[in-house]
Amino acid sequence: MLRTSHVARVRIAVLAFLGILSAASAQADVLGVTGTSFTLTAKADRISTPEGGNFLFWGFSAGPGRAQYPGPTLIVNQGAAVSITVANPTGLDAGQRVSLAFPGQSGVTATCGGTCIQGPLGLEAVQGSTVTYTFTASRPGTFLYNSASRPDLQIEMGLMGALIVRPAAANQAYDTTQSAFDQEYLFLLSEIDSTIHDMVEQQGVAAVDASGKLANPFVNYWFINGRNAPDTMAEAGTALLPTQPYNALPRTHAGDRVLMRVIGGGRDMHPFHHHGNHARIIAVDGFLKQSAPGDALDLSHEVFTIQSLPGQTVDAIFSWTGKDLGWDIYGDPTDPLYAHTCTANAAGLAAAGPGFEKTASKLEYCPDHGIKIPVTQPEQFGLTFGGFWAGAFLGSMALLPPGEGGLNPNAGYTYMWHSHTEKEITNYDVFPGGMMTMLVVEPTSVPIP
Ligand SMILES: [Cu+2]
Repeated sequence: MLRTSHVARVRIAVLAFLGILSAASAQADVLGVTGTSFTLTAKADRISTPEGGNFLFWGFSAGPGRAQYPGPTLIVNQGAAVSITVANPTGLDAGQRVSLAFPGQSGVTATCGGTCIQGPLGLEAVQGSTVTYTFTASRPGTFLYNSASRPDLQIEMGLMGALIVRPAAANQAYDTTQSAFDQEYLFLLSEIDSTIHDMVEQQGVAAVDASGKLANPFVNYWFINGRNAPDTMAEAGTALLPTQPYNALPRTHAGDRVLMRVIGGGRDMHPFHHHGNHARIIAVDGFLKQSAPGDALDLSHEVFTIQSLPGQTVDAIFSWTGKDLGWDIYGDPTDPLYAHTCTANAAGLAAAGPGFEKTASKLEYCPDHGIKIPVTQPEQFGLTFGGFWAGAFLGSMALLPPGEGGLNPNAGYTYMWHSHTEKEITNYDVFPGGMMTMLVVEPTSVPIP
């Protein structure tokens, strides 16, 4: 493991965080490669962690570039004839064979290019060879692909990724309007025991096998989309993280519908806890939560923690409205700073229900309108401010002392989304970190492209 200066890394993290809040890097869809024909080339490279760690991993590249962790997210349309070639030019270490499994896809054929060996789970490409998989993406949903050769070792090392099959209808996860979304985000959860990676690098796979570590790993890093907090919130594609291109920074507006695509990409389960509101689980493993085909998701249910299991995918719809907080999220309307009105739409709003007003600038639950926060706020000079503090009210930047704040320029509301196994929000015992990010509820007027 190589260590860079801790101070330098913290500075990078803060700069990266400032970067994410610029409109140019905003992103409300799932990053990945689209099409019908893909080549995933297995390569060794390095990932870095926010507290200064730097580790060997094995990943895939979708083109001539560097491998990435996790592998490229493959995005295809329902009904497409999909072809995925996995190439194994280097053998990674000690002539590793490489292959892929596509849980949830049916009728997968495998064709060898060069020399392959039939393994326990499928046809495996030896060093210098390829295997091409073809199947029809028959049903929409969120899926996983991962190594079918030595999965105990190769999934730990990083040979896995997401597969998303889109239905014909735009901005829906499935063929039902109940899966419609305004924003969608991927949360591919994984973990590593960095001593295994160091041992592969320094002593080789044979030493790892002899050590017994694969059967009893001691995990010390936890990832969302291949990054640990706070890097999860840094800009996607930043040059600072050349092999970890995907970020995980959900942004939404009050009343919008967020599609959460949660994948258990590693070998442990993770209780992925989303502050702010419940989410409704609409599908598991690409199967809608319904007792019969049709539009009613009668088996869907609300959770405040998604129990993500290894190899499982969960789709959930999350929405934040501020309803029933019991105080006015836009501030005391008798104060000229926060003057606003609220007229409940008599017909109600499909997205939010009766009692709401929705305009171009805000969504508000009118029964809470005009109710002050039921605490006496202390004097500004008696407070210490956090970087995300922008004032108590959505969309209104408070008067902050010089040098305070600045990480929340739109005065959004921020909620931590994280593993509720709280050891998992550390980076090699350094808190905060790990499987953690923030949801930002932006003011309605702030565009989320
Ligand atoms: Cu109000």
